[in-house]
Amino acid sequence: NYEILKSRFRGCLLGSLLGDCLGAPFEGDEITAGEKTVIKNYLDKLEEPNFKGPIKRYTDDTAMTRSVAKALIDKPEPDFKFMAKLFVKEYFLEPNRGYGQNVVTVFKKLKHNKFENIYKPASEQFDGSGSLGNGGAMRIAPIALFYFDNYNSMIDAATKATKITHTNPLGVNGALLQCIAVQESLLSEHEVKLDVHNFVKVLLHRMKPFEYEDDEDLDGIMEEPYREKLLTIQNLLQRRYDRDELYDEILETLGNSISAPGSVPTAIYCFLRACLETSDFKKIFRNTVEYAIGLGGDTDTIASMAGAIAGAYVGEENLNHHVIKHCEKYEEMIDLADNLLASSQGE
Ligand code: 8NA
Ligand code: MG
Ligand code: MG
Ligand code: MG
Repeated sequence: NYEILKSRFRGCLLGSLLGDCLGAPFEGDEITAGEKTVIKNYLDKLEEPNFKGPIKRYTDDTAMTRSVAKALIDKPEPDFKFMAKLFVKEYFLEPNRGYGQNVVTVFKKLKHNKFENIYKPASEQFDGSGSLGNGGAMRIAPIALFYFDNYNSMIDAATKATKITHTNPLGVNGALLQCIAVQESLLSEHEVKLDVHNFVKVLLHRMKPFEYEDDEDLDGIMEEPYREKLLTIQNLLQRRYDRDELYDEILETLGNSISAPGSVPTAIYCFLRACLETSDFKKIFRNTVEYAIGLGGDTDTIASMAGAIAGAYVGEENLNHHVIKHCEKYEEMIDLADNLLASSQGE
């Protein structure tokens, strides 16, 4: 159904924007019990119909998400050189959006080498090991939407889009996991309570081809951090009732960092926990974002990734429209969502 998909595409991109804009003021913070109340009050205020406040600015997460969406919309076939050009153009137009410290080197090299080989600069990061930051995952949602009816094309495009800046397998697989989670959420049955345990099982199954152990080639050993972390999520979800006690354990086992393995599973957990705790779709979105910000650390990125997953599940009508209006360029996110749906249908 086109109208349902439309609402869920919009929910996803608006959810991503909201998480970024609302989480950004807390980025890098350690959150105490008192600050959790501050976050709750801050979100309550933004939900008030007549609350007036300065526009909440988005950061690199949204700047890059917009470029991914535009690249998919503006070309008849996916064009990753064009996507790389949009990243770089956007960075030089507005460099002060809070980009990661090292990704800027990639942008400069891409520009200097006139986009000759769009994957070379990223492969040279960190002495050739490539970045495992969450910058690939934070911008991946438009790919999950655009390829909503073609899983293999989605995986292929997500890999190529990520490798423009992140070539470390942990960076790439983190983006794949986030992409898969957004699409699972998007395609889950409409207005039906999510089976969170099955959701994790599906992710475990889908990550298997990307994570394996190779005993013979020591250098090639790939651990299974994402599947291990998904098992941790399974365990945490089963112990939902001692939720305050879980706080430190979540930070220790899942993390709140700018690395992909230390943030993508965390974002997924925030969404699933909210789904377990309430069947009110409005609360699922709000609680997902509130919980993600409350973990501290890379708050804008974790809330943005969690918000994209939650928004794709609950749809636009379950995001608070007063809050949306406090976020910078929300109308453009709606347009991008509509255009992604129209172009993915070949219209
Ligand atoms: P990136 O590729 O520069 O990676 C981010 C950071 O991760 C790097 O600066 C390194 O510290 C670390 N890192 C990545 N790969 C490796 C490696 N192989 N070895 C050792 N360290 C590594 O940029 P990105 O696009 O992945 O970053 C995304 C994050 O940066 C997002 O959170 C975004 O919002 C932004 N950001 C975050 C913070 C924060 O304090 N959490 C602050 C400013 C910007
Ligand atoms: Mg950011
Ligand atoms: Mg930032
Ligand atoms: Mg961040």
